[in-house]
Amino acid sequence: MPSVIAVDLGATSGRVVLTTVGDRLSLTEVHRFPTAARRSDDGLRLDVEALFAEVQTGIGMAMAAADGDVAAVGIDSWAVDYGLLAGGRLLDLPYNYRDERTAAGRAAIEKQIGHAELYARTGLQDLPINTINQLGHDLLTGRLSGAEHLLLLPDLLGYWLTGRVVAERTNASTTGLLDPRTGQWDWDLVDRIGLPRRILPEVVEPGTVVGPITTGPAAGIPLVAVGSHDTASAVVGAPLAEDDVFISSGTWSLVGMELDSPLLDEASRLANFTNEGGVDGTTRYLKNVMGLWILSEAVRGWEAAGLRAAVPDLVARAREITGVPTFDATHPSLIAPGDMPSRVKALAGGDERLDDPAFFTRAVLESLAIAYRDTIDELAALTGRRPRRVVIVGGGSANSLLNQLTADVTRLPVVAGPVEATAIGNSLVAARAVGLVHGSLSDLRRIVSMSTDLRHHSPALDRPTTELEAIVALSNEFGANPAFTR
Ligand code: LFR
Repeated sequence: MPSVIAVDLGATSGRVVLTTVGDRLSLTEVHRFPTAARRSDDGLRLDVEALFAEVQTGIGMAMAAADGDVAAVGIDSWAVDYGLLAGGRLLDLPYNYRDERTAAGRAAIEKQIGHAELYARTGLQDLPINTINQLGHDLLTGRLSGAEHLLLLPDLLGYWLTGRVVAERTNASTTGLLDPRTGQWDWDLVDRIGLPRRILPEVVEPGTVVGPITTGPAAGIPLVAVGSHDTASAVVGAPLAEDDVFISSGTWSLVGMELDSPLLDEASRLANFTNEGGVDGTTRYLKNVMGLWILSEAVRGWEAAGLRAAVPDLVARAREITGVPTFDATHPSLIAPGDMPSRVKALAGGDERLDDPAFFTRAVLESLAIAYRDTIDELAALTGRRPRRVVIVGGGSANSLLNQLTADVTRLPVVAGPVEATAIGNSLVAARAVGLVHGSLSDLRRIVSMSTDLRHHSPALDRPTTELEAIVALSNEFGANPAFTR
């Protein structure tokens, strides 16, 4: 049985995974490497040439592990970041979305088009990181004048592998320039903000064979444009059933539901939900919650200051802690790198106990669970659906304390796993494109469920904070009175 190679770039590390696809999946991680952005005098930048070299190394290792029997390669990464090409070469190193330049960029875009209109056209939540806000800064500095093509990261790596310039649709949907109804660039908007049309490539559907790889160890093997936004692949790899909420949990927590079409109304905009393009024409209707970045960035700071603070130890100690203050885990002040504890303290009323890393950890996890609950409540109101379960996938789904807190606070059953949902979703779409598997998203998800051990967390009934919550908890548990369920 031939295999496929999934390249999955996350905010801290990249992975190359060899996947054998049959009735069950078997995944082997053959290579892992750091991907973090680097701070320079020129801002927060991504060394994409070094990343490409690591990708080729990993592909070589996967080819060797599979004895060359590989049917396709797929690449996904985080969204919104892009490289600019001129004469086939990078103009400069791409910026990372956490660079503070987006504040000026967003203000520049806002002058051209107000958010109400922008949302009605593109359906993206108002986040400084969106590509359109990064481009706002490029327009201010003239960076685009020499650019011939704008390529989002997976498309950039794909270009270096195949020589073909495309924009895969799921990732293009995070730019703030795509019409979510048609899946094509909104050319009026592009003109209006003064972006040169020439830089935006042809949009292709996830599942398109981009072309044969022309260079390196996988030469001759087809590159498939998978759901190249990592969250699109993660949601393909999530064992979802009707009315389930997904949480793609990692650096960010993406909390949402899969819908047939976008929701672009004013209520949706005011609740700051986003409509990202999914595989097979679906819409990922979700909100970005800040995620485990809050903790990892704090740990980075503590370690730099010489404090030993490993996340597993902190989480183990956090299990025993109660009575923590909570804060808004969707707050944009938490996006930029830097001193995380003092920003959290500012949001949590200045509580000095947050200086203790284990106490801080507990506060982060409880605040994430509360943000999940609030988002799920909004989802129910905005979609008219009644969320049944919460399916948590990605690296964060291994955090059983966070899973349990999520069940307790949302009062919904939680299904956790798979951890490798992104590589799985990537592999399945690549495998389907070359005929190794067939069927709809439900068929693909059946393969996921059969291939992974999922963990189940029931909401605890012993910690209701008010009498009413106790009733809601009970009615949820027994499905007694729908009027009480969320
Ligand atoms: C997750 C993710 C999110 C996106 C953020 C920035 O890795 O792709 O979906 O909002 O990173 O790209």
